[in-house]
Formats: sequence, C-alpha cells, structure tokens
Amino acid sequence: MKYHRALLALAVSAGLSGLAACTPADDKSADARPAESADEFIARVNKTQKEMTPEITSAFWLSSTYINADSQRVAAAANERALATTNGFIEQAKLYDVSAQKPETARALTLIKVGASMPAPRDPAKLKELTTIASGMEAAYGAGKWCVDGDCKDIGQITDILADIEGHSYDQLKAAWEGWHTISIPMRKDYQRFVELTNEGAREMGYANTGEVWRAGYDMPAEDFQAEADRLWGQVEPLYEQLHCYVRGKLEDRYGERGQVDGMIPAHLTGNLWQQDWSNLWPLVQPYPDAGSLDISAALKKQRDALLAEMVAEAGGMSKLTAAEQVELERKADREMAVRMTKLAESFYTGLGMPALPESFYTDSMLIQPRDRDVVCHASAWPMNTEGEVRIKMCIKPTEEELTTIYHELGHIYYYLAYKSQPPVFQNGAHDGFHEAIGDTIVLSMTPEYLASIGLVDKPLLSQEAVINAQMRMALSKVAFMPFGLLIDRWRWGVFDGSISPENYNRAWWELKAKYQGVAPVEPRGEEFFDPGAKYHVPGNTPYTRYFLSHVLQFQFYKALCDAAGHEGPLYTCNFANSSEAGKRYWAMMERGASQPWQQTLRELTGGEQMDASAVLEYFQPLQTWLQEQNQGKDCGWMPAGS
Ligand code: X8Z
Ligand code: ZN
Repeated sequence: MKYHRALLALAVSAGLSGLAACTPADDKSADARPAESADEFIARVNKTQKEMTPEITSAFWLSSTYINADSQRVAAAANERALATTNGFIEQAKLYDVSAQKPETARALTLIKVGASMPAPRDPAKLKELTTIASGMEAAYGAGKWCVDGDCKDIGQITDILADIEGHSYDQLKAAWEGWHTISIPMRKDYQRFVELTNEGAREMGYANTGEVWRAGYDMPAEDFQAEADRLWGQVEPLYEQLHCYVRGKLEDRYGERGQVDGMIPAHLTGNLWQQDWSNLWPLVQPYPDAGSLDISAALKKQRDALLAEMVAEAGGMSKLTAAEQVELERKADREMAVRMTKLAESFYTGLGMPALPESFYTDSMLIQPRDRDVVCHASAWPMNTEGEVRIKMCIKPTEEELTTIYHELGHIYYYLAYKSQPPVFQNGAHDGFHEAIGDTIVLSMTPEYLASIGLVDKPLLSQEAVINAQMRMALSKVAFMPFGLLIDRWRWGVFDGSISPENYNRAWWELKAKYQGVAPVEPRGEEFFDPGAKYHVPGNTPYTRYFLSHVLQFQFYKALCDAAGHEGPLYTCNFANSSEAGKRYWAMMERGASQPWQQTLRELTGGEQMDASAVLEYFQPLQTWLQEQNQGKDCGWMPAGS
C-alpha cells in the first residue's frame, strides 16, 4: 500500500522530526512564533503537497515496477527531499498553539505531527542513508528469488506451490516455504540500521521510538492504543482457537504426527507463506463437500483458458503458431482475464452508485507481472496526485485470492476518489484501518448468492450445510488472519523499543507466532535467518496493525451497510450489492477522509464511536457453534515455545 508513503509523504506520513527534546505543547514562547499564521502555514503545506506529490509517486512507481539501481536511486532521492520538507513542516507545526486555532486548522496541525511511518533523522547524511536502505530493502524483497542449481523461483511461483497442498508432498511444501525464507537473510543488517535511524528521527520529534510514533496516529493517547488492540483480540480469540483446533485436526488426519508441532500448526502447511490466510486449505477442511461447490479459483481458471482457446482459434489454431506467438497469446489471455476480474470488482462499486474508474486507471495500472524485469508484485493502490489520478499495481492470476485482493485494492482507490476534494492534509483514511477495511467490507458481501449472480459458482443450495461451508470459506480468510494482523507490529514495537534486540530478532518472531497464531516451523529457525523480512511489510516498512483493525471494522461497516440496504435476517446472509442507499452512506463516510477524528466518522456510519468485534462474532455465530460441536472431546489449544 502506498498512500502512507507516497501521497502523504510530504506533510503527514513519511517521516517526522522536530525540535529535539521539546514536546509539541511546550514551545509556545513568543520568540519561537513563526512569521506565518497557522492558517497560512496549513495553506502552504497543502500547496506544497499538491505540487510535490506527482513527482514522488512517479519515482516510487518506477522503482516498484522497474527494479534496478537507477530507479532505486531516483526513489531514494525523491523520498529524501520529501522527508526533509516534512521535517521542516513538523518543526513549524509544533510552534502553534493548537487550542487557539479554528477546528480545521487545529486538525491539520495535529495530523502533521502524528502517525509517520518513517520518522527521519534531521542529519542529512543519515537521512540519505535511511532512504537508501528503505529503497534497497523494498527492491530486494521485490526481486527476491529462491534458487536451486540455477533454477530460480519468484514469490508468485513459490506461492503457487504452497497454495496447492493437494499437488505437493509435505517435503515439497517445506522446501518451498524454506526457500522463500532465504531471500530475507541479507536484509538483517539493513533492517537493524533502519531501526536505529528511524528511532533517531522519532526521538528528535519528541517520541520515545518509531513504534510510539506509529501508535500516536489513532486520535487517542499512544499509550492506550496497545490495550485497545488487546481488547479487540480478546473478543475474537476464542473463535480463533476453535478454528485452529479444527484445522489442526484435519492436518493431523492428513499428515499424522507431522501435522502438528506441540499442538501448533506447521508453518509450511497452511497454504500460505505466512500462515495469514488459510483459504487454500479448503480441499482439506471443507465441511460438507456435497453441499455445493465454492471453487471460485477453478471457475476463474476455466474462464481464462476459454479466453485463450478463443484467441488460438481466431489465429487459425495452435499448429499455425510459433512458440513465441503462443507465449504472446498466453500473455494476452492473462491480461484480458485480469482486466475482466478488475471490471467485475469495479462493477460492485458502480452498482452502489460510485463513479466508473477513470480511463487512465486501465491504461496506467500494472495488472499482470511483466516478463522482462523484476517488479514488486505485492498488491498496492496508488493515488498518483491529489486530484484523482489513481492506479493499482498487481500481478493478477485467475484465483479467488487474487480476485478478492482486487476488491480490496479498489477499496483504497474509491477512498482516494471519495476524498479527493478534501485539502491534501486530509486526503487520508479516518485512520489507516479504515483504509484497509473499505474493500474488505465489499468482500464480505461476496456471498454465495452474489458469486452465483456473477457466474462464478452455481446457484447455492439453501441448507444449513451450505451455510457452514460459506462460513468456513470466510473464516479461513478472515478469522485465521486476525492474530497475524496483531503480531507483526508486536514484533516491530518490541524491536523499536529495544525489548527485542538484534540477537533475538528471529527467536522473538517465532515466540510471537506461537503465542498468537499457534503456528511453528518444523525445524529450528535460529538467528542465521531473518524470517520477519520475508513478509513484504517489514522490508516495505508498512505498519501492520491497520489490517488487524480493519478486520474488526469491516464487520461493523458491513452491518451498518446491510442495515442501510434494508437487509433482514442473519447478518451472514447479507449482500448489499446494488443498494444505492448503502452506497450513499458508504461514500459519505469515505468523503470525510481524515478531516475529523475517526470516532466521529465511525459514528456517522454505524452509530457508535468504538471499534468492536461483536459484529465479527455475530457474523460467525453458526460456525462457532458448529466448530464447538466438531471439537468436542478434542484437546484444543497449544503449548507456545518458551511457556
Ligand atoms: O498488503 C495487503 C494488501 C495491500 S494494502 C494487498 N494486505 C495484507 C497482506 O497482504 O499482508 C491485505 C490483507 C493483509
Ligand atoms: Zn490494503
């Protein structure tokens, strides 16, 4: 995701620095008062941001879609300039008495001072070092390959192996999982230095460390934020434990003793490199195989192959084509399929009454993986300027996971479009979890009925068994994700505050994985590895608690939009597609951007001011009951390492 670093790089997000040893409140002496009034200052920040954003986003776009030394240099230099400008703004923002300003100005001043993802040191040499390391780590991740005897696989190929649990042996899955985790070994030193440098930036602006800066961006005291996240996790933890117990049982049925490690799930057996989404275990855990197919990936692959067959027939048949021409046609089919999937997602949004995507979205986005160069395949959505020029960058394949990721990315895109009339300082999510939740809320509306309406599954059966199937499908992606969404920043907060030292990077990582997720590697992962670096958001420096919050918020949004759409009946049956009332409410919320505290924005949509996971539990109530029955008599839970 780029909005935190690109769009708002200047004034809000990319890096913060400030008056050393001086907190925002204690520097209001007359001689420190700047020449500009606060209103003039904010006007200048907005103007600068509008002017500088296109150049920065272009530099970042190039470095993510053409990984080489030149693009890294250009991106690092652009980032350096942006961060230096930001640092100046932050210093100046601290000179104003926020309480003496009109509300809009006060809000803008507050936003400038909080929530940076990359607090940058003031020392120019260190700033340059920081941006060089940042560009280098992201590029190393994007270009990462696992090579055996000169045969190299990229993240897409490795992902495909792990996802296909039926088609690979236990040892093949293990080799692929370990293979990807070789790419981050060289990042360890850089990451350590990155932590030192951003911590210095954080301290210069009056925070204890980078983690505290991250926690300060939620319109509540930074010191209360961890407890808030813990409270939400406490609400869903029992549901997660039931899902864990059931899935582990299925793995033990399949793999015997090797299907668990001290009650934990082996890291290479969840169908996903990071164990964050278990959807690919569907063939193993599907509750009622005869209660209707939900195999969306198969339907998408079939469509893509049909497209190719059409193209081949048009060209006079396969025998008329050279090998090179065949490859070209395959690419064309891949691209057309990616466009088709994107338009499907777009049609959900336009069906709610939101605008069609601008033409440039389709001409300028990167939808499939290029063949001739390395790119960062990790999906992201980009506001290229402050006026609604938007793109996504993905390596789309015809799978269910990719389809839902498109819906997710378009959530970011429509948020950008909705708040583009706000001044640039307010062009952001109410908080970062809101940004992540927009598209996922739509994904919750992808019920079997909706999927049937777009021709991806057969008309669903209306049995209790079909309900449990549908619930399991959602839980494998949503519930399985939650502890993962929490633990990444538990690790980083510890790294930033020094409680996790470089000698313990990997040990601490696996302790947290054990504690929250109940997953474990089947062989020791010592400090010769740097496993956190094998997850994009660590080298990419994207804060991650946003995704945890999003997984709570999206159920609250969903419930509110279902109410708006006049839905009756159990929450999990709601599909608000084509409801203009739901669309209106959603858009009105999105238009606010960051112009007011998120609590107020949440109230306008849902009636409440608190994040609350009770909608998650309401949604999954049938599955939770079912899981409890299935797990009866089983020895659920696990023994985390070190306990
Ligand atoms: O990074 C993403 C999006 C871009 S903001 C593709 N997500 C997280 C991840 O992949 O780890 C979406 C779900 C969680
Ligand atoms: Zn996202």
